[in-house]
Order: sequence, then structure tokens, then C-alpha cells
Amino acid sequence: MPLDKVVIANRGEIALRILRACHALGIRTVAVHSTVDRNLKHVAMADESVCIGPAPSQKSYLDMASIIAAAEVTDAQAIHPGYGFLSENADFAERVEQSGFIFIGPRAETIRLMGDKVEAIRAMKEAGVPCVPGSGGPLGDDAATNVKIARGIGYPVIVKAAGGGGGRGMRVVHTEAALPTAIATTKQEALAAFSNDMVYMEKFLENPRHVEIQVLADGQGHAIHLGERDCSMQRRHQKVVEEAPAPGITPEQRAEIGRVCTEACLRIGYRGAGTFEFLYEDGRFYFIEMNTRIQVEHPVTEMVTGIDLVREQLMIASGKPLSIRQQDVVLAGHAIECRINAEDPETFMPSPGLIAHFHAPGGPGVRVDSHIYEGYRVPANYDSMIGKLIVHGADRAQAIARMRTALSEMVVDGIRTNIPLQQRILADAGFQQGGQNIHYLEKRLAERRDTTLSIG
Ligand code: MV4
Repeated sequence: MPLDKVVIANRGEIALRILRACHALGIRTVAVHSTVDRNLKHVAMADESVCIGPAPSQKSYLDMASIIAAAEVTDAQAIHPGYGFLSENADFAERVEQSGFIFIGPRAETIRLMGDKVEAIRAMKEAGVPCVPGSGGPLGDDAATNVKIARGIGYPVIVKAAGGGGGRGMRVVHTEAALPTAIATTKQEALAAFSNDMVYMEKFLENPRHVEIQVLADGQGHAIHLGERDCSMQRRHQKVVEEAPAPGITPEQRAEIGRVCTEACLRIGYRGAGTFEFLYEDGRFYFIEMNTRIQVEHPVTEMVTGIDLVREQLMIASGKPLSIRQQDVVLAGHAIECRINAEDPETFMPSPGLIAHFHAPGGPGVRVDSHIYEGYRVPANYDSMIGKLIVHGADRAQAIARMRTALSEMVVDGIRTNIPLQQRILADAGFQQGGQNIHYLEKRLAERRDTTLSIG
């Protein structure tokens, strides 16, 4: 293992997850943290730690120079960015490598390609990945041409920012009359948010599911897929529950879309862990974006494949060819992840503060990925996710039963959490049926709000 020391450029549960994978491989760890994060669990467990700045992310977890300096002073070889923060920042990956360190992720050029959604779709279409019918490139300034493009696609269409992604900078257009204003407004918003006013157009799929394919590639001619995850249970583009496999996807469909994704990885020289995001409607997959990082929901894939994805990231970064062949990837059973957030279960307002009491659930097939402990104070400065509860069962029904037991066992006192919301979701007949689309949760929450108002 040519890696002997890794800087963990993140916080919370994923920093702990990365630390565990490093220590299992005999790799030493450096935790970098902000002032308010000095009591994080992984900071205590790391071989070394470096305070990189004050609480605001801009001055700590997003400060490229401080993180690279931490790698320099501790004589580390590599930097793992986790998710969020600098994980998909091509300039950071480039600076890390130019400073003589390994960026644990794809080449900077690949991150840059996938950050430009127009170029990402172009590259994937060329590599044989099925995409949403669309403009096939950026929209120009000629209104008549744009109207023709939309007519060709058929209404409703969606106008998206090339620099967007993850639900930022998009607008649905139902009529020709509304098109020019929609394009102009999306361009203005895109310029303000991403310093890039490039927009493109797609057919708007009304009721899709969000199904994503996990891949691993070594950048040395080997790529595999690890099946799919269904992430349709979401609110305001924040995933709430994820599962693997996706209900109703056949082994033949999985093998086919997986083969397409691995071939695309080889075509573009992809390196590391990656996720192809698809909309899935009427039995067909439509590529929308590629994520070049480890994802929050990676554990459900780990549970059904038995493959440690962060270990594989470290092995790939150390220059080892992939040791897992496609025929070694066998899916077993069903896994579900519930994100546990420090937030009000009714209003979704963040609820930071002191954790007075914590009981983690346990038992067969139960996994808790969390950094919290009794006496830990959840800061108000970062994302409200305080952990993930993951269960594995022989089938979906057993996974649901195990999750319901685990949620009822879990105690997080002192702050409000979304555990009651997760309990309602797991008890919901529509969720239990499986295969709901991306609008399901918000619709159910809206119905509940209406009911509450009418009953008083
Ligand atoms: C779409 C779409 C319908 N049709 N594209 C939102 C997040 C970003 N990754 C892409 N998104 C969407 N793109 C077409 N052509 C609907 C969404 C969408 C969505 C997608 C995945 C998960 C949740 C979503 C919630 C609302 C809209």
C-alpha cells in the first residue's frame, strides 16, 4: 500500500467513515477541522489533527490553501475530499496534484467535464449512455431557434443551467408563450449563482424515479458497476430515504444499464468511484448527471454487494488495478438508508444543540454511520445531517421491518430530529409498496399539512 498517510478534508459521519477505511488498511490519518469541530469523534481518533480555520466553511473546509498546507506540514501523501465541500471542485483537485499530493477521486479534467452538464451529457451520449431528448448543446440567443428546439422536443420542456445540478438552476416550461422569459430568467439566475449563463433544454419528464448506478474504475482499463440505488424519496432535492436494489428493476435491465455505464467509464478514462444519475420512467433510463464523489447513500450499495467503497477508493488512489471483476459482484438482499437530521420533523427547521442522550440501535443487519455521542454539540454552521441508519435484510420486507425496529430503538435527546418523520415514511403504505416517483414524499407531506389545517 503506497499510501501511508491521508488527510481527511471533511467532517461529520463521512470523515469518520473515511478514517475507518484508512485505519483498516493501515493508513495513518490526519483530521483537518474548524474551531467548532475540535470535539468531532474522528478528530479524537485520527493519528494527527490540524485546525484549519473558524466555523464558516468558506474559511475552513472550503479553504484550499489551508487544507493543502495541512497535508504539507503532516507529510501526508493524499487528500480524501469526502462529499460536499471541495469534493467536486476541479480547481482543488488540480491544486492538490500540482502540490504533489494524490487527490482521492477522478482526474481534475474529469471533474471539470462532469461539472459542465452540457459537456457531460454530450460526452455520455457519445459514449452510448441513454439521455433525455434535448437541445444537445447550449441554447443560443435566437428566440425563433429556441422555439423550434422546444417544438422538436415537445412540451413540457425544462431549461437547466450548464453550471447547475442537484436541483439548482432549472425551470419547467409548459407553453411556447412562456419559453423566452423562462430562458432569460434561468440565464440570469445561472449567471448569478454559477458565474456561467449557459443553459440547455430537455424534455421534462413528469413522473420519473431517481435511480443511480454506482461504478468503480481504476483508470487503467478496468471498470465495474455495483448495481443501482433508488433515491426517489426526497424533499426539496434533499434525499431522505435511499435503497438498493431499486424496486422492480430486473437483473437484465441492471446488467444492461450497468454495462453501458462501465463502457462509458472506460471511454472517458474514468478513475475512482462514481455515480451515473438517471431519471427512470416507463421502464427506460435517461442520464441526467454524473457525480464524481463518494455519495452519502453509498452504504446501501455496500450492504447488498459486500464491497467497501471507500477502501476501493483508497486502493485505486494508491495505483492498484481493480481487484474485483464484474462477475464477482453479486447482489444479495435489500438495503435501506434513513438519513438522520437535526431538524424539526414537522417544519424541517434545523435544530442544533447539545445531544443529552444517545442510544444507537443494533441487531442483525443494522448499521449506524454517525459521529454523534452523548455530550456532543451539533453546530449550527453546517448541514443538519447527524448520521445515517442503514439496514440490510434478505428482502425488502425484512429490510423495512428491521428499519422500523431500529428507528424505534434509536434515541437522540436534547435536539429535535427527523426520526418521527422517518417512522411515518417507513409505516406508509405507498412507501411499503415501493417504486414511488420523485414527487411522492412531497405530495404525502402536503396532504398531511392540509389535513392538519382542516382538523386544527
Ligand atoms: C429533470 C426532471 C424532469 N425532467 N429533468 C432535479 C435535480 C437534478 N439533478 C435534475 N432534476 C430533475 N431533472 C428532466 N428532463 C426532474 C428533476 C427533479 C428531480 C430529479 C431527481 C430527484 C428529485 C427531483 C425533484 C424534482 C425535480
